[in-house]
Amino acid sequence: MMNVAIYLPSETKTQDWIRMMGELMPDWNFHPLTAVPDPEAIRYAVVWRPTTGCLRPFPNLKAIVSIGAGIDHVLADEDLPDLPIIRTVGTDLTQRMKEYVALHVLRHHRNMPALQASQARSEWAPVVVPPATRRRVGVMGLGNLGAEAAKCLSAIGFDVVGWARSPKTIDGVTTFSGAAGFGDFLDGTEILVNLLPLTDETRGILNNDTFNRLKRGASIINAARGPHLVDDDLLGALASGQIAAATLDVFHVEPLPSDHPFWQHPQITVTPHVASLIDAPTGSRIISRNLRAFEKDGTVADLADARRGY
Ligand code: NDP
Ligand code: OXD
Repeated sequence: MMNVAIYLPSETKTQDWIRMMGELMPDWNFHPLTAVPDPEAIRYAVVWRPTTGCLRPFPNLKAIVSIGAGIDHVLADEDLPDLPIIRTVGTDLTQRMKEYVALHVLRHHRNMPALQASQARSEWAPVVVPPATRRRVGVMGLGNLGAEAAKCLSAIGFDVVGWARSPKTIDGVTTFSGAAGFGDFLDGTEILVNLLPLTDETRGILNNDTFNRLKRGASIINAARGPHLVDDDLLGALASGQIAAATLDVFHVEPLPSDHPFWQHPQITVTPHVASLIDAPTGSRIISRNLRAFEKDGTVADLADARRGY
């Protein structure tokens, strides 16, 4: 019997995952990582936000599975064993992210906050905006999520530009790459969508320098990770009018502390890290497939590159 340790910060969720994985893989054993009977027998760890050092007690681990697309929460473990890290991705995740990005880009594009404010005053105040074809949307990160979101925005009619580390060709999207292409990517962008992984290179990338390259009055959508954003720079840019509005799904500290200024800010929309949450039944199906593939021959499509950080 193959033995797997499961860790999520919530005990109830850990138990749910153990039950679901057990139903899908009755020939494998699943244990809560904090109550493993025989640590030497554990071959895989399936985790979300593991605590530092929590994987050390398992000397025979073969791979770590991130319950999610990002692996920054795994790499945050300063005592992480040097092992393959498998991401959990799939069409449900890309579909949900596309929906979130389309919803919030359209909301900023059509200036819904202004229309809602006039409704609250019982005021008939039409807002005329250009058609999407004359609105430039920039997507940072053109991986699984960013590429699909960019294609979806292009299909709606937006003037879409995208930015990644390596050059890309995506129908309907003008692409830029690397540090050298970042400035040109930002020039003229009015709605900026962040779908980058959190790495040493991307931490703090949503800062004043970036905001100042955008068209005045631009909007920001951060659906990637909280530490991509320099919070104080955003507050300053909103006050100066360089940035008109922001939608934020992710934060430095989650849940967002109740006294954080973002909660009550009239130009900020806060969502509680729901842009593209993988649901447990789907996630467990993907993970069971990946575990079996990895166990069979040590390969799986969704392997992350820990040195690169994503
Ligand atoms: P991928 O690894 O598939 O894609 C990452 C993209 O970012 C790639 O195009 C990569 O370029 C680009 N990139 C990485 N580093 C740089 C850099 N330094 N400069 C420019 N481009 C860079 O990731 P996903 O699309 O699957 O996910 C992206 C992130 O979204 C996740 O890491 C996670 O943090 C976040 N996420 C948020 C969710 C939410 O609900 N809010 C849900 C799921 C994910 P290249 O292609 O050249 O390698
Ligand atoms: C992920 C997330 O990384 O949900 O999948 O943030």
